[in-house]
Amino acid sequence: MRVAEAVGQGLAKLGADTVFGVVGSGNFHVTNALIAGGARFVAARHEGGATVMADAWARTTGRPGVVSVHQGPGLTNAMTGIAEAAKSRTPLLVLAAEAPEIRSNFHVDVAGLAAAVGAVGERIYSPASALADVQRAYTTALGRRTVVLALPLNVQAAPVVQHGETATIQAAPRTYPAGPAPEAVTAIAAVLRGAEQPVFIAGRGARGRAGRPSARADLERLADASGALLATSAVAKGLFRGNPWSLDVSGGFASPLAAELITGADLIIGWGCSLNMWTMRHGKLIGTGATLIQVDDDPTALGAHRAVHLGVVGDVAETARAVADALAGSEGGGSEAGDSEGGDGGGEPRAVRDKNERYGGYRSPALRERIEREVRWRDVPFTDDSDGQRIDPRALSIALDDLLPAERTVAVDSGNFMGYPSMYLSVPDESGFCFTQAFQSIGLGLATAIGAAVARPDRLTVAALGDGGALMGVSELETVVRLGIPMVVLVYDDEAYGAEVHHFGPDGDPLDTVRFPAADIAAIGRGFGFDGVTVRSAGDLDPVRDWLAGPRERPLLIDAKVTSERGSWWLEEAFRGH
Ligand SMILES: Cc1ncc(C[n+]2csc(CCOP(=O)(O)OP(=O)(O)O)c2C)c(N)n1
Ligand SMILES: [Mg+2]
Repeated sequence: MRVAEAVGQGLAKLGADTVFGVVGSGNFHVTNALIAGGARFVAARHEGGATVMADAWARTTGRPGVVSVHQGPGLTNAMTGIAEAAKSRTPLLVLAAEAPEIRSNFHVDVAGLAAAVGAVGERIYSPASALADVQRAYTTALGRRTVVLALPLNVQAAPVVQHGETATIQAAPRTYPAGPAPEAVTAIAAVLRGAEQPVFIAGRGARGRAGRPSARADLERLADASGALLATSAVAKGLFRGNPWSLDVSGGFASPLAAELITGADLIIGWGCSLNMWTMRHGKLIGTGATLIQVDDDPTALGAHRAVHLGVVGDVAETARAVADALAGSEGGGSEAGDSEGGDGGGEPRAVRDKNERYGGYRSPALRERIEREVRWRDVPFTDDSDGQRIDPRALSIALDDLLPAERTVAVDSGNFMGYPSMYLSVPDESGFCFTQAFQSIGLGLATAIGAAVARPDRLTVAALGDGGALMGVSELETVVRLGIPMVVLVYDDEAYGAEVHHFGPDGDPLDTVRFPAADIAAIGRGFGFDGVTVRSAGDLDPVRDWLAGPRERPLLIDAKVTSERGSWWLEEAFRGH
């Protein structure tokens, strides 16, 4: 057996059951060996797409993604996706064939490319070490790293040196960090006890991963015991879906009420959340005098984006549980349901009722009602700019929110439009939202949607794209059709790189480089095998209704010609970050 086959089989044994890629001569045998080992191979049309699909699949399943690419250009094509995954700490293994001979036209510095974008460079060194090398790389990926595993062609072609590894290769152990230090738990409990208007912001670290549920239940229990409101960063949108105290997303996408309440907090705790410029609007969402606490299982994350008063190393769920136990203990046992003696406290524990009565805490019945009425963007009044020729993207998004089934996955590309689907389309939970925006690249949205759809075929996947991002990633439309995914591709089409138009337009700069003639993107979709519909007004949505009614034999592309008089408010934040 050649090393290439042993590597593919070994990976399949380690748990690689879904592999994305584009096959060339250098990754042909290893990919076939993965398939022979039981893995499903999903062929993309571009390595950038393949990598983003594997990334989105990993985010949606909570398991390490695997992508297989050809040497040289196969890897360089994948680099944007690798950068996105590395910045997002996606557990991802990139199988990168390598032409080791420096004079080969295919030769590139694989380890150098990996390091340049924050990924971990690994390689199979020899036939004797190959399986151990694969296991090490997979284990590193499991620790939430993006790993580029160089597979030199000469090593791949050599006969495998058997040390019995094929028989003994094991799924890498999943180890998680130990619980938080007891004094840290006591400290958080003390600060929470004194906080009148606390807000929790849960980030990526609160999401579920391989074999482990999200931290939702533990955070909700602690929030109930301490009177906290609940919010998320964009990448954890949906985590608290349905909780009456949920403010949805904090940051540029926060609704006016959410922003008001986060800004009014006297204590903000980031749970597996970096509290970065996006999530905190460059600090504008932090009220004067607010105390900041950050809990993260990665010590290097603490204070990395923003100075905090208290940084705690610990797993999110475990820490929340320990703090809730500490609070319950300090209140003579049973500060939870058992202590809510009827009255109009709404079942809140005594400590929370006291906060409400004494200081206008965040768990009053009046505020609960206000949250129910006002916290969703779609309930915020606006003047509909639709004019019959172009539809207001807010009106479009609200109409689609009503039409689309609740069991959906929303994937969002980058651009001026990106807030509309993120803010107006609700999602059933955190795995129903896939936000590959750490590198802020346009053109990743469609591949994101495909990876998420492969992971969750039970949900209707919506790829929300700008016209620029849609045309950049257009080759993967064929992948959607070929895989038979009943997906909705929704293009917010302003016939421009709207982000640039709105950024530079006010300065009077020429905008010819960022404006485009009208393109019939619905026809382009039909060319690939989609049902295509052009939407200029709400009345044009009838074919969408019909498509949703079934049988959804072909995917649907909606080319929505949207109004674009003004730039979006979240975009200003984005440009301030440059
Ligand atoms: C790969 C890449 N190239 C260029 C950019 C710069 N850029 C940011 S937003 C944007 C415009 C995107 O246009 P579109 O997808 O139509 O969305 P819109 O802004 O018009 O809503 C561009 C070119 C980028 N972020 N990524
Ligand atoms: Mg555009």
